[in-house]
This record gives sequence, structure tokens and C-alpha cells, in this order.
Amino acid sequence: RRNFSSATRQSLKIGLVPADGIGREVIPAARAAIEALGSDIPKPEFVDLLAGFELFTRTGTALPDETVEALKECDCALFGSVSSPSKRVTGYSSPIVALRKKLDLYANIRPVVSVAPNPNDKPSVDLIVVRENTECLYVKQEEIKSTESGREARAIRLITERASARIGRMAFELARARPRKHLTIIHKSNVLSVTDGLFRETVRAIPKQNPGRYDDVTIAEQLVDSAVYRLFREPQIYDVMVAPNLYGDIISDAAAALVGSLGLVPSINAGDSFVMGEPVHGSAPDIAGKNIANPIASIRSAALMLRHLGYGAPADRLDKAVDQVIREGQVLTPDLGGKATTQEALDAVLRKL
Ligand code: GGG
Repeated sequence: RRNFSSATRQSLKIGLVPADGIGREVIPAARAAIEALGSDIPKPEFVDLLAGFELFTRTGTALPDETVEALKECDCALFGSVSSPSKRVTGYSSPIVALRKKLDLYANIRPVVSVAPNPNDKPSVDLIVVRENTECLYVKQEEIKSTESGREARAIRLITERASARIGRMAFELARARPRKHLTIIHKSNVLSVTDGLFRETVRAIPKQNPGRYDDVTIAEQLVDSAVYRLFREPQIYDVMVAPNLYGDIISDAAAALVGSLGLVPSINAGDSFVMGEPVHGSAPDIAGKNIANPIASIRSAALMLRHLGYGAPADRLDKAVDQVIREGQVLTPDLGGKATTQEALDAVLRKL
């Protein structure tokens, strides 16, 4: 991408922010997989960094300034998962939501791909959800007040032309580089005609503003509810899906169900000059600390991050190793029906590398 130059790097400074729960088990696994690439990539230099709700409960800070400043000195980063409580906690704000904004990582790119054949002759999935990462309801401007008829809560949903245009351009670029070259714009502008209307209209206008560049890309639009329905019935119709923040989050988790497990699905948070890999799954407090979390989403996130930086061949090596382990089906963690530990699943990937 624009400001990334892989050719000149002697070393690769990678910030590691495991954060909460199973993030602390899967990010070290991704680190080991990167280290196993040896001289295929510039010598990695890892920087361990703190963030998360557990950190907040100990120190009163979920995202220390030092973490943000250190990340700005890194070439890229890997983030694990965060356990934000569902109830409001005074002084706490989600560190991942804050980091995406502070580093202007405006695109959350989430490929969802079937590796092993799907059971019951269900169609294979090969799609990318491109989620806007900085606004929508995630501006987190909420308020609550008491009225005569009870409490009333409100949230601001922000959609700007600027953010819609840049995520739209990212989605068109990804679509034109793929064999099927098909883009679906997800919205709900039959109800939210102002906010989703602006998103839809702005993304729609991109080909006209770039004459000739996206001539090969076919464009569809779909209401988010109907998109989820069709995703479950005929996922093969989707190639690249671009969506405002909240819809993108929900659709990508739903799509993960079609490929076996959330534990397989990677993402990157990408801006114009920084990239941060992050498994799509959360902190999974029910299995945290048991050494049974699936490390594959994090290893794949490392591969996506490396590919985004221009290291396509080593990224392919990582993906190939993971795909072989999944296809063979001998060393799988419990989310995939196996009995392997996190360490055993990692070791299986390392053997393939
Ligand atoms: N790696 C994705 C992740 O941590 N998901 C959990 C999540 O979305 N938590 C809400 C939050 O605190 O941001």
C-alpha cells in the first residue's frame, strides 16, 4: 500500500498486544509462526505491549499512552482480543475501538474462506467482509436520562462521506484484484435513509469518480437483513462485501459459522501507513487459560498482515501450512471437533512450515 515499502527493510518491528483472555495464548502462537519463517522476512523484532480490560481492572487504564506511542514506532502489530463488559464501567472504554481510531486504521478486512469441504454438500465460501472501522455506532456517544415514563437511552450513529468513500475505495480495490470482481454494498437505507443512504450513495459513486478503473467490477446492493439470510442460504454469491462498522462486525461473525469456527477467521485493521492483524474472535473467557484456544485465526492474521506489507510469499507459506493442517484434520482444537491443545495445533502448523 501507499506508504509501505517492503524492499528496504532490514528488520520488522512488530508490536504484540495480546490484551485479554485467549489473546494471551494465541498471539504468542502467531509470534512463533512468524519466527519460523526465518530469512523469508526481515528479522522480526517483537515489542510486547499492554492493553485490555484486565489491565484496566488492575491499573485503571485500558490503553496506556506508552502502548499507543510504541505502536507508532513499529512497522505493524498484532492485537489479540478484548473482554469489554456489557455493562457500563466508569472510566473504561474499549482499547481496540480506541486504537483503531488513534492509528486511523479505517478498514477492517476480514476474509472468510472454506478450506475443508463443507459438510452436507453446502457450498464453499470465499468472501471478504470490508468493514468500516472508525465510525457508525462505534463513535460511542451514548447517553441515558430519566423521563416520566422511564429511562431513555440514545446513541449517535455517525456516517461521513469521507469515511464511506475511503472504505468504498478499499473495497473496490480488493474486488478488482479478485477473480470474480464482484462487490456487494450492505446497507439498510430503506429505514435509515439518511445515514445508510449516504454510505450507499458514496460507495456507489466511486466508479464514476475513477473512470475506467472499476469497469470490470460488478456491483450489487443489499439490505443487511436480506444479506444475512442469503449468506446462510447461498454464500457462494458473495465475493467482497462492504459495510458500515456494526453490520460488518455482525456479518463477518455470521460468515465464520459457515467455515467451521470463529477460531479460523483472521482480519487486519488497515490504514494508509499502518496495519494491525487481529483474530476476529473475542477473548473467550470460558476457555481462557486452558490451552485449547484455536491459534489459527491469529496465525492467519499474521499472514494477512505480512501480505499487506508486501511479503506475499511468506504469507502464502503460513496460509498453506494452516490449510494443510485443517485439511488433514488430525490435529484440531475443540472448536473444530478435535482434542488438540493450542500448543499442539501450533506445532502442527510449524511442522508444515
Ligand atoms: N479480536 C476481536 C475482539 O476482541 N472482539 C471482542 C470485541 O469486539 N470486544 C468488544 C470491545 O471491547 O471492543
